[in-house]
Amino acid sequence: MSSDQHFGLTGLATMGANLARNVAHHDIPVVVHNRTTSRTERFLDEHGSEGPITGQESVEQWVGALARPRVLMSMVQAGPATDAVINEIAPRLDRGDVLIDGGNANFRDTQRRHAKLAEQGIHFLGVGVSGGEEGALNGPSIMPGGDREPYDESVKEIFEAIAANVDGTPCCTYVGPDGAGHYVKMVHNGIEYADMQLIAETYDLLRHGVGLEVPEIAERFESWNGSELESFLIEITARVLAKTDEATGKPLVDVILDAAEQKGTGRWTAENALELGVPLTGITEAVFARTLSALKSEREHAAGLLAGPSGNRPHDESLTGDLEHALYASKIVSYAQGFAQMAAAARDEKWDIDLGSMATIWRGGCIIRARFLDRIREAYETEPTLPNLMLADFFAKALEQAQDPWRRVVARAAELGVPTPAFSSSLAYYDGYRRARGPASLIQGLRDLFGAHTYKRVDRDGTFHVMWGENGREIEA
Ligand code: NBP
Repeated sequence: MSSDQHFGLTGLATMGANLARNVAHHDIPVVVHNRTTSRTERFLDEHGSEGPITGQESVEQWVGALARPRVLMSMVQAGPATDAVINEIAPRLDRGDVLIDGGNANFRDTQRRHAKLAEQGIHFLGVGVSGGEEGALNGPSIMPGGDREPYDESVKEIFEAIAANVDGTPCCTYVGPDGAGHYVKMVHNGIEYADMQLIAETYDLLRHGVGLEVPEIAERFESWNGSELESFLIEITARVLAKTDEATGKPLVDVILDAAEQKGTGRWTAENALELGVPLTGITEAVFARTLSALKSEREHAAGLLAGPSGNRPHDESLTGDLEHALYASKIVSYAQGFAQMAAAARDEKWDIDLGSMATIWRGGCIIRARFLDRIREAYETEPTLPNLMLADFFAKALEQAQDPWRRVVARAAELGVPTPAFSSSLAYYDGYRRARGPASLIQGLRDLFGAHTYKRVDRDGTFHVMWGENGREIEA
């Protein structure tokens, strides 16, 4: 980037405003714009003196204020809003300009936009940005995808300057062509869904299985944050649980409506897993758990009608220690599944994603930052083509050590009638993955009987079918 270059940013809501400030704090001149001008004016009033920041009222003025080749970033709502912004900006750009979408776009949209803008000679980068408000301001994790050369020439220096930094390494690395950056961000968000679901299940069991009060559960999470579980989400779980509602004096968690919302990235991850044929049970269960939570009035109705476990179930303090292991093991599984999905997508889309680097750039700035990402990075450094993270020495041993308490937690939860879809499905995945021979042979037999779908044999090549309705003899199909 030349010294007279400016960085353009449109979309001054939470993320855009904080990113613009972050860029300016690094002495990189930023020209900002927002559809609603009053937002731009308020931003300039409040933050205009924090660094080299100027604002423009119209898109035309904004594009005109930037030196060529222009570097412009859109930080607006994903979906139609992003298309509207691109459609307004693109006709005003010149060949060689670089347009960046930093929103949570669906990677298929990014591929479409990339192809369309390429016809005009515009380099389009689809960039995942994670870290929320605080990360955007002080250093997010950044996942850039798109054309490599313009990224290296015009964008890399800025992004590496504003990104979080762990041990001298920026939490930003080029991911791959067209939609790769947004793809990886999507999976990151999917893992975030699974992490939060596992934490919620742990809280539920500590409360209704062990019988702890909310402040005691907060203390438990705080202490776990000093273990292998150390992560941003565990840290903020302790903070949310420790918060008392000022109006009622109750724990805040008791007055928040128990219906989780979602914006779509978790669902996209699950949908894509189905398309690719990747078993992504943890993240998918987390999406379904949110959907079930949203059926609040149906659940309230069912609570008075459907029976739970019979008999008296006393609280069980031994669950507390077991839960720490179950949480850790299930978390390993959800990351293993997420990384397996990224590997499958990279093969399918020919993206050549370096999985170890993804673990590296998620170590800081982002919502799923966690101590054990260093272990994931090491696992891929040792074996870049590792078929599944669970097979790496460190994780195989961790799962072995955790498996007994993990099984006790799932069994106890079932006895207590406390739903643990993420714990249970992660354990089922672990048990399914480690079995050399499973019961799918029976499914194939059934399919052959009712639909003549044929089957393969373990002892010789070929495709076979039994003449079920005739003489019952096996034939080669
Ligand atoms: P929002 O997602 O709430 O979007 C608000 C911005 O979009 C405003 O600047 C608004 O302009 C603009 N906008 C809309 Br809405 N429709 C527009 C249109 N048709 N034309 C032009 N501008 C339009 O903001 P955010 O929460 O800061 O998130 C920005 C992006 O970053 C999103 O894609 C989001 O998914 C992603 N993201 C968010 C987070 C987070 O923690 N919030 C984290 C990571 C990524 P206006 O002021 O004129 O209404």
